[in-house]
Amino acid sequence: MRSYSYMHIGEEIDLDAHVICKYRVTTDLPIEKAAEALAAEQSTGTWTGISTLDDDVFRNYGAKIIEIKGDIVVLAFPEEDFSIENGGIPQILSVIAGNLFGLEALHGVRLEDVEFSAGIRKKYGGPKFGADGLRKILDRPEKPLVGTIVKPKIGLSPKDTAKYVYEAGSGGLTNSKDDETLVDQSFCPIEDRTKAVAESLDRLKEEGHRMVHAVNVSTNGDRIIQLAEDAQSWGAKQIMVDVITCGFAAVQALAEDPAIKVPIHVHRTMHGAFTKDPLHGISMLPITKIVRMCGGDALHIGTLGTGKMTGGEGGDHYNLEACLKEDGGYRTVMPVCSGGVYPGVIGRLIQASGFNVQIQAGGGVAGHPGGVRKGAMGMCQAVDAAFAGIDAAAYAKDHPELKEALDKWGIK
Ligand code: CAP
Ligand code: MG
Repeated sequence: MRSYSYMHIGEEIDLDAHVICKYRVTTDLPIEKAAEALAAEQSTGTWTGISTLDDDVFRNYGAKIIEIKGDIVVLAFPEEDFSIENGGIPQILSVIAGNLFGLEALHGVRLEDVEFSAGIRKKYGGPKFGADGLRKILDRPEKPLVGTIVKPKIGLSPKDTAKYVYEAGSGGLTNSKDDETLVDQSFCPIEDRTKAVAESLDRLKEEGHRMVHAVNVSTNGDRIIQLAEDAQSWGAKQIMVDVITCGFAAVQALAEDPAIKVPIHVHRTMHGAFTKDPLHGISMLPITKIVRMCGGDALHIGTLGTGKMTGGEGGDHYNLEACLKEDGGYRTVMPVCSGGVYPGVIGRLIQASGFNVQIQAGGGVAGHPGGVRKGAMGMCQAVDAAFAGIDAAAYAKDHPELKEALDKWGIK
């Protein structure tokens, strides 16, 4: 039993039976008072003393302040505060990441990390495929996976999308995906697109190359399972869901649907609305942990300071670790490094990430002066160079597609 002294009473509590949350708090109040306000608001209390709260209720269900260090407050929520069977992640979030963000007395609160209790973790199955499963499907045991996001993100027809995917695959890419903004628009209906892309993937397979394309099925809650099953029946080898806009429950429902037999690529569009401010909101780390619990097989984690999106060394590293750490429970998640990636950043990116990642580029493929196939080749050559520990500029001497990419975008 991991135990901790409940600092305000001096009692020992069993940490494994609690959900432990780390908050960064910015306030003019004494930090202890702010911690009490947080603990009360999110469990048995409210803004004032109440006659209906007795000692037993407080003791059994009140959030416990277990540590205060600088601006970090650690709270432990008893497992009983959670409706494990029926509330799921939506109810959990309303406790650990609920009203507290709006408290007027606090200038800022950021949920930095969460550790779930053993009882909650048991209820979630984690990824069905995960990083290892994806590698197996692609027959790529060691090298980083290399992917693309079809660009332009909207506007291409099913036929043009399929052509893009075929060219990307024939240039060596292992993965491609729809953009998060594309689902079933009239210029590119999902059924036609999925069928056309499946033909490209089959053709590549006949030519000896394995590749998957993640079809974006992000839609309303009452339709997502059906759309994913339909996409699978139209030939999708991977499905994609936007976890913030659709919800964690959507990822879980897809992962737990026994009819869905393909991996789930999880995009995180909109996360910047609450992850970007270092003093307020929710860091990406809890998001990563919850996606892993819910069964996402691959998840965007950022580019470790090399691409176009905010994230930076510290934050993205935590996400990477949360995807890949052996935790005795769930399969590992394939971390996806994406957003402003091009061949000239891959050396630095892989140095920071290691080989167990999916590196993907939209503009960094489609923007190649020689077209999509050569763009894909340039990406793969950059990954091969980094995998072999060779400097990209040196490798480019014998690899014209990489050279053209480096000439256009440089090396970062
Ligand atoms: C990348 C991308 C992805 C971002 C999302 C885009 O395209 O398709 O959605 O990677 O960010 O729309 O920006 P490019 P993150 O390769 O052309 O930049 O991975 O940080 O969630
Ligand atoms: Mg995108």
